[in-house]
Amino acid sequence: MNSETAYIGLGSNLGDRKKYLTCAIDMLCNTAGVRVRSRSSLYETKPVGLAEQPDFLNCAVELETELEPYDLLKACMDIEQRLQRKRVIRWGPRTVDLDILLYGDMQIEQPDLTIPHPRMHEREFALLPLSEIAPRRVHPKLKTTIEELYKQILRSDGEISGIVKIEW
Ligand code: GSY
Repeated sequence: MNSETAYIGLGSNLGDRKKYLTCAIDMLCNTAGVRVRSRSSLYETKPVGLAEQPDFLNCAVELETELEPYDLLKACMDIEQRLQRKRVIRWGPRTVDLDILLYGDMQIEQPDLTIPHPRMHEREFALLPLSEIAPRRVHPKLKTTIEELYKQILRSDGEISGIVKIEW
């Protein structure tokens, strides 16, 4: 069976945030057809979107997987459900969130799944951890490396982002 390299962005801003992220990564490790190859540092980040909510912890992982994109999406959604994610408000607080950022060089644009993730290139909380584990990966739509995309948002965003690296 063919395998692909995929990248998942994880975030949590409710309860024991580090524990939720650790559990979610353990669950990915225990998913048939998925091997977690690397894990980024952990970052505390200010909420993007709805400002009136707690700060997030964010990280990213690299997977090697035989799962097709929709099966990987289902595995991520199952993990969110098992970790009792309750999304009351869109963009609002959540125990854990798993987003497929990249899946090989694949491009998918469907109502229920867009790969590469449609907003990853605008989000420092996604690009910073991803640039740590996959700096030279090329974004298949923008044809730019992750490292360069990260530098671009740093240049365009004059503000200090306030992202803090914390211990796992
Ligand atoms: O799509 C991820 C959920 N999310 C986040 C996040 O993970 N981190 C930060 N800093 N802001 C966010 N806003 C949303 S929505």
